[in-house]
Amino acid sequence: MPTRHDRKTALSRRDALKLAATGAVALTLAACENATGATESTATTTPAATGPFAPALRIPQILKPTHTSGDTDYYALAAKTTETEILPGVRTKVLTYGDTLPGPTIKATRGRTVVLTQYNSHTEPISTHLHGGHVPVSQDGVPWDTIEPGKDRDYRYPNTQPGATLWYHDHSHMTEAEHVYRGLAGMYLLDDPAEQTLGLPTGEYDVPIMLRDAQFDDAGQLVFTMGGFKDRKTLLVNGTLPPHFEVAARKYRLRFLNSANERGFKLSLGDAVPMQIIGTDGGLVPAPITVTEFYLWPGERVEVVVDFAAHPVGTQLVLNNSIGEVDAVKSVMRFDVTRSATDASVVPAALRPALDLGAPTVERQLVFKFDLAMGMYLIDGKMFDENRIDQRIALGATEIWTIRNDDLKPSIPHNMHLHLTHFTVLDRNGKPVDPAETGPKDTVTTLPGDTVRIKVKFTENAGKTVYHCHLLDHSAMGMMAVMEITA
Ligand SMILES: [Cu+2]
Repeated sequence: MPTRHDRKTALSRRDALKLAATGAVALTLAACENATGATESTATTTPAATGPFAPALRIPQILKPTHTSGDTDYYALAAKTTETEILPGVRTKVLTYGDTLPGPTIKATRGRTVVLTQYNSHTEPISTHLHGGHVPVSQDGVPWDTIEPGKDRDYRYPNTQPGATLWYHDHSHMTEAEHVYRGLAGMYLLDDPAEQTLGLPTGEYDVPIMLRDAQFDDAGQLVFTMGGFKDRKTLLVNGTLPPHFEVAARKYRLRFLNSANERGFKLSLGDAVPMQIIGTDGGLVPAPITVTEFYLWPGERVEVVVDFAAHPVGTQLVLNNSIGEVDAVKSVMRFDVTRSATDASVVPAALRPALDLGAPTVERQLVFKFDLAMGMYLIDGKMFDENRIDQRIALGATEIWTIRNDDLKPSIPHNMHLHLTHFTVLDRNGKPVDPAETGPKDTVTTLPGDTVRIKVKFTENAGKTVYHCHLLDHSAMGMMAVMEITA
């Protein structure tokens, strides 16, 4: 049933060759080469590359429940086309949840069920996926389980997993890349009452920051071209141009999410300001890890605590992206220390025990590779087919997955995302992984030529779902596969 796909999103062989020839792929390579380069400076506060940071950081609104009953909170959201101001004085057409870009933040609490009534007021089918959610497969939001235009359905999220920075986004079949690009994404913060006693910064000092890129035409409208990474040179932070954020001289918990379709970030603050990593995709790490930079590839989350008390009032600190290929994407936002403050928050030495996954009994190998002849992205030589089971998994088994990225020429990164659970990354090319990858993960980067091993255990939910590349232009062009978990 490939009609919509054929019409809208497939790359013809000619298109693919053109894509390679015009440098979209090559540019991705350039970003990767920078990403793996060991010699680059970690502190880049280059004023010339610093934009005006004119907008104030916009904090996405918190979605209010429509009602609450017992241990369940009910929400409603409509996916629809609307207009918003992204560029000064310009109304830009976007596709959003609930009229805002990004969509409103859903604040859930571990132990309380969320029921989300999702309306589709768009002209194409949608499927809302809770990224990182441990949910029954019927609630997962997969490409074959869509909501038709004009219809609605309820998603029920049990929220039994530990606290984490999750997000929701479209997962429709082959149109997810364009839908998410146009705005169908929002944060879902799962709060864990057991972790409130840790003393981490809360309230206005706990800040979600969604990073993405975009391309605008001369009229200020979003341009979407499948695989068009090289032309997406405008950064958006929580839906605005690179902003400033007025902070008090105290600790802040910053929850970074990369919601871009294809762009990776390597983030550093000011002149190598220390940041304490406290969380990754699946929530808190065992102990804080102090870094001066970290990677954030599409779909991933990294939570850090930054203590602005180390900087006098009046200090301005730019958040830099050192794998930006042009100046416009090198400066992400600016933190302005504007006031002194008292601070009772702490970063304790122990946060949460590491995932207990047990001893592996099953090993699998996966190969991610772009097929130039087909113009499609493949896993194990195959395009996504919802009717084919690619991996059969026993519920409760501990497994090692070895993921190889064979796209050295042309050089393309891939980011493997597994639905329904979290895993640990064992090693990359036989070496220890970056600090930001040592916590619970649901998405893992494979740079060109990389071999990455993960340890995973599916323990909660049986049934059929997907794993895929979270560079969404790739998943829309075939880089997705089906796993069936059987009790
Ligand atoms: Cu990919």
